[in-house]
Amino acid sequence: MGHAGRASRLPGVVPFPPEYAERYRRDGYWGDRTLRDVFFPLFASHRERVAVVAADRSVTYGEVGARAERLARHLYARGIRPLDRVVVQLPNIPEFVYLYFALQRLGAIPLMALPPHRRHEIGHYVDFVGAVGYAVPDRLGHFDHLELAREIVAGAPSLRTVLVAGPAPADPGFVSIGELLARPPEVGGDVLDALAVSPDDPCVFQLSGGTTGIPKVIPRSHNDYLYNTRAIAQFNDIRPDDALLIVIPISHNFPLASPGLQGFLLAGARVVLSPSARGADALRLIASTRVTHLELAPAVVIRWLTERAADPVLAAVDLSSVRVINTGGQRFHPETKRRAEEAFPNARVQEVFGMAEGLLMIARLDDPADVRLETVGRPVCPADEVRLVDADRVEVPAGQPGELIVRGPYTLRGYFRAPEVNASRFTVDGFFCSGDVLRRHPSGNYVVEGRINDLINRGGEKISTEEVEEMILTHPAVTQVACVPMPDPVLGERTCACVVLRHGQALSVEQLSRFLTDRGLARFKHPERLERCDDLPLSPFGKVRKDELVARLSGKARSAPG
Ligand code: AMP
Ligand code: DBH
Repeated sequence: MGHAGRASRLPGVVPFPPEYAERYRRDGYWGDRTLRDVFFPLFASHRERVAVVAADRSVTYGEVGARAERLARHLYARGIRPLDRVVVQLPNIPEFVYLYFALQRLGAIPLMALPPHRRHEIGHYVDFVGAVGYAVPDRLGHFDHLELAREIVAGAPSLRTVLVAGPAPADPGFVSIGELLARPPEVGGDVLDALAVSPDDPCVFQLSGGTTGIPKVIPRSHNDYLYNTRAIAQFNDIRPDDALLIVIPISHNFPLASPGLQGFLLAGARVVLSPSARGADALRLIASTRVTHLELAPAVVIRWLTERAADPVLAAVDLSSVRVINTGGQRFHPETKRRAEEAFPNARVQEVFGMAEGLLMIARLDDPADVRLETVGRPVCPADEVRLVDADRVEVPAGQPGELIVRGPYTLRGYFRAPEVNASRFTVDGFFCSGDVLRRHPSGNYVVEGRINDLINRGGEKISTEEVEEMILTHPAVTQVACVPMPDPVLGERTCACVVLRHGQALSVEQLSRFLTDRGLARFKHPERLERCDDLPLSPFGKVRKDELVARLSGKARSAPG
């Protein structure tokens, strides 16, 4: 049997239909190689070159390969096998890179959790995908991840191994990544060579911002994810001596694979890992390590520009090495792009419209300035089928705004184990309905107008209002709640909770936040403003009119200064 139509062996993964798989292979998008087929030979051939730079160390390709190999053999000895799921919650540190490629060596699937996730999110992911492993730092800032890991282990029978970047406690199943790296492996490389890893299986589980309940799990196959990286890398002018600064969490699709870590390693170049997104840290790191490329959310750019304007020492830091600034995740004002180009004298800003589900659009570096500054560009692949449609899923006339729906060689055909969601978020012929509203610019590029999804975009982090509302409703003082975005000059949006309280009850935003913390909800999802309402406006169908709430709030904001 040929490759065409071969589906993943993991139940719950929706395959590409055979005729599409065949076409994507024939047209050269899918190379039928796994991440381990591609990266391990590269670690050997570039052995002496620097691959990863972190605060206190430089790591060569050879060292990345050797450490990933050693870790993989230890993980095999601990029972991790192809298609096993491991929840990875590591910050921007070299251990992330070792573990990511160790799991690739095994054909296991890392689920890309984010450092701010807490018991509510991690517990759900571990349970939902049946994870056998969970990787954490020992602590991050003031937060004790070991304590979180203990809570998770207590509630998760599938979880056998907790990998700790840092010293591990004596609890059963907990082991330090550093200790494993220091110890000779108990298993030979031939054992791992013999593991069957298919390019149609998932290489990673990404997370969607999601609109329903808890964010959904996105399976990305080796074929589609490698193509994803190659496709966007070709518009980034990456040269072997270049360096990408990674400041947003590395587990995001953007810095991991678009082109991100994967794209810079494929080019034989370096990544510089910054655990801090503060301008004072990141700008100095750019100068000292001669960073050439940035991948940033608009909120980070704005923060750096603001810090720089307030601090003459920071303003004098040499940013001349940067040539390419990719921004994405959220709308970015053209004027701010211009200011960024002033601060980085040799750089061009190039906007990316991306999603963990797949589709990538990008403005090209040689596009005219108005296209680069005012649009998000166009798809990276000729086989990306992009349509803008109305509520009946009929294409809108040229130039009119419509919901973006998409099908293509690196866009998912279904969320993992979510048949009901899939039935509503995909058309019968397999287009993913993004919920984003775009318009086609006369130049053939796209402009983002808004969205139909009930999501809040806080500095590029998507928050499912339904998830937060469900939890707020469990508060004994609350009878009704609707979370709506409020505009914010830096983050784009923040969350405001409009609540109807039980008679005689009171609730402050701080009290609500403490309640949500106790419930294990990640901090970035907490409402930052609470509005007490006597009732919530309803549509004739009985749905909460969030547009009206937003209008009420903005009226209030204007009339109530401060
Ligand atoms: P996620 O679900 O976290 O992968 O986020 C993907 C979503 O981020 C997209 O569906 C858009 O809503 C939003 N997004 C990504 N890039 C941009 C951009 N350049 N401009 C506006 N929104 C964006
Ligand atoms: O928001 C995103 O998910 C995103 C933005 C820019 C993304 O996944 C990407 C580029 O790859």
